[in-house]
Amino acid sequence: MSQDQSKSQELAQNPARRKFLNTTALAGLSGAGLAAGLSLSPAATTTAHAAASDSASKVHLKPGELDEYYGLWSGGHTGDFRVLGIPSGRELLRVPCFTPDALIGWGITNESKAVMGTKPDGSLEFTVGDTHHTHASYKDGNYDGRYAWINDKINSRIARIRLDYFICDKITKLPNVQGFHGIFPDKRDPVDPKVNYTTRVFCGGEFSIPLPNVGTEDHTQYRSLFSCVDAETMEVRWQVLIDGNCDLVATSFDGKLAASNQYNTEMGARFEDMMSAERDSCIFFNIARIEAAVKAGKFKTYGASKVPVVDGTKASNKDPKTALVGYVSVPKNPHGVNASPDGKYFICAGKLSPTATVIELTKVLEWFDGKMADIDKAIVAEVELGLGPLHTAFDGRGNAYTTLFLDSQVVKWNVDAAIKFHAGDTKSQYVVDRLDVHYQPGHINATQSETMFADGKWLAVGCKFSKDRYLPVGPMHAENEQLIDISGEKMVLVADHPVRPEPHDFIMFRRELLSPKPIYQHEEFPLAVTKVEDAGVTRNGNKVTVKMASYAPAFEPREFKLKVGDEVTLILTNLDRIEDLTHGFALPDHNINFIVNPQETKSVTFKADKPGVFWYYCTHFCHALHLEMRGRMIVEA
Ligand code: RUQ
Ligand code: CUA
Ligand code: CA
Repeated sequence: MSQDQSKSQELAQNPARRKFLNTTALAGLSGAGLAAGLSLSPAATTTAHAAASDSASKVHLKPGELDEYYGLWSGGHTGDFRVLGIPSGRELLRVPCFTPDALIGWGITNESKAVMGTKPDGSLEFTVGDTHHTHASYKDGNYDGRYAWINDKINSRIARIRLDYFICDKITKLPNVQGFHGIFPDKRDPVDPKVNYTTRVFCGGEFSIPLPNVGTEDHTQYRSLFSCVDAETMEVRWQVLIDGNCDLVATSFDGKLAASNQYNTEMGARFEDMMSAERDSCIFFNIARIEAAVKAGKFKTYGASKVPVVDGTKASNKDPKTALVGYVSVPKNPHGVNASPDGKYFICAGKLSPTATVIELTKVLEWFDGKMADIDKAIVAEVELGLGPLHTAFDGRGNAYTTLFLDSQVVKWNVDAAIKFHAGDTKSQYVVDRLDVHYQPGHINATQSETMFADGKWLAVGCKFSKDRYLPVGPMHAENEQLIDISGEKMVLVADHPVRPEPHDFIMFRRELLSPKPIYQHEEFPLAVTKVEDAGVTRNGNKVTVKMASYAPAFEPREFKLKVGDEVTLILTNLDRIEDLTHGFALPDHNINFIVNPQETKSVTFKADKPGVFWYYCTHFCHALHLEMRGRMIVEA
C-alpha cells in the first residue's frame, strides 16, 4: 500500500481528524500535501502504469486519425486561449486574445489592436493577461458552436472567441471590478421560452475595492460586483452590488439562476481574516428579477461608468419574495461551483473544509417564491470527500468527480447516495472510487460535463505541479494535464500531457458540435484587396497607403518607394484560396510581422523613419519558391 493510500484510509477511518483547516493547520497541511505527492512509492507507480496500458490504445490515435472531442483550454498568465484535441491531448491552436502573439501578429496589426484596445498614442493599453475560465455558448442545453468566452483576471476583461474562425473578435473591460475570476454564459432566457440559447455572460468579481476606486485603506468600505455582459454586443448590461466576493460562477439550465461561491464573506483584507468564519456562502442571482429591477430604474451608477448597479446586499434582500439574490451558507472558503447535467443541483467544493455541498435548485426557487423560509434548507447534502476539494465534474450517470488538492486525488462519488447519507442513511456508500493524480489537482472536467449531454467518457485533470513526471528542464516545470478513462466503474489514469503553465479551466465537447470554416471570406474585411489589379500605392501628402496582395509565391506590388517621414498604412490580402496556404509578412527593422490566412486581410500602420532598402518577405513556408517570395520597400532620404 502506498503512503498516499494509507493516508487516505486513515482519513476515511478518522474523518474528524481535521474537519476544517485553520490558519496554522493550513500552513502545515499544504506542506504535508506536497510531500505526499513527492513520496509516491514505486509500487503505486507500477500499478498505475499497468492499469493505464489497458486503456492507452484509446488515446494513441493512429497517424491521420482525428480526435473525437475539442478541448478549449485557458492559458493562465500567458493570457491566451488554447485548443486541444481529446483524447490525444495534442495542442492544435493558440488563439491570442489579451496578450500580443508573434505568430499571428496579434497586437501588431491594426485590426488586433482595435480589439485589444489602445491608448491615445496608438500603443496597446495592456500587454499582459491572466486567463482562467473558458466556457462556450449554449442552445437547448448543449454547445451550439457560436462563441466561447474567457476571462482576464488581471485587467478585468472578457474576450469573445468566434468558433467559426477561432479568433478573438471582441474584448470588454468590466467597470469597477478587480480580479474578474469566474465566468459562465446563461443557457437560455429565464422569461422567454423561445430564447433557448445563450444571450448573457455572467462575470464574478473576486477582489473588493472602493466604489468608486479611491485609495482608501479602510477595507470595510470595499465592495465586489457581479456583472452581466450581453453575449452579442459584449456590452455590460448590469451589475449587482453584493456582500462578500465572487469566485467561480455557474448557471442553471432553465436560465433562472446564476450562482457564485464566496470565500471571503468576512470581507477581510488579509488571508487570516478571509478564513476566520467557519462558513461562507454560495450566492444565487435571480436573473429575471434583477432585469426587472434594472428596467424599473432601481439602480445606481458608480464613477464614470453608466452601467446600472442593483443592490444585492444582504440587508436589502431579506424578503425572499422581492429578493434579487439569496445567500446559501457553505463551509469554509468554498471553491468552485458546478451545475450537474441533470439540471437539479449546484455543487460547491469546500476547499478548507473536506466537504462538498449539494444545493437543490428547485428549493432555491421555492425560497425566492416565499414557500421556504430558510434558504439553507436548499442544501440536500454536505458530505466529506477528502482534503482540499476544489472543482467537480459529472459523467451523466449520477456520479460527480471532485479534485482534492491536498490529497492529490480525484474522488468519484455518487450524488444520490450522498443525499441519502446526508438524510441519515449512514450505510449509504457515496464514495465510489479514489485515484491518485500527479500532483495537486485544481480544475477537472469530463467530456460534455457541463451540458445536458454529459457522456462520461473522459475526465481531464489540471494538475498544478508535475514534479517528477517529465524530463527535467531546469527550475520551471510544465503543468501536468492528466487524462482519465471514466467509462467504467473504476477510474483509469491513461495519459500525462505537459502543458505550458498554466492553464486553469477547460471544457471538452464532441467534435460534431463545431463546424469551423476552412478559409476566410472577403466580406469579413472592409479593407480587402480582392484582386491583384487593386494592389498599388496611393499618396496623400506624407500619408501613404500600400494595398498589397499575396498569392504564392509573390507579393504584389513587388517593390514600392517611400520618403523618410512617410506614415504608411499597408493593407495585405492573401488571395490564395487553397486551405492551409498561409503567408507571412515580415518587415525588417520596423517591428512588423504577421500572417494572413487564405482570403484574410490585415493592415499595419508605421512610420518610414529611416532611409534604406528593406526586404519584406514571407515567413510561412508556402511554396517551393517560398524563400524567393519577397519584395523591396525602398525608403529614400
Ligand atoms: S480557479 S483551481 Cu482560477 Cu479556476 Cu480553481
Ligand atoms: Cu508565402 Cu511563404
Ligand atoms: Ca472565508
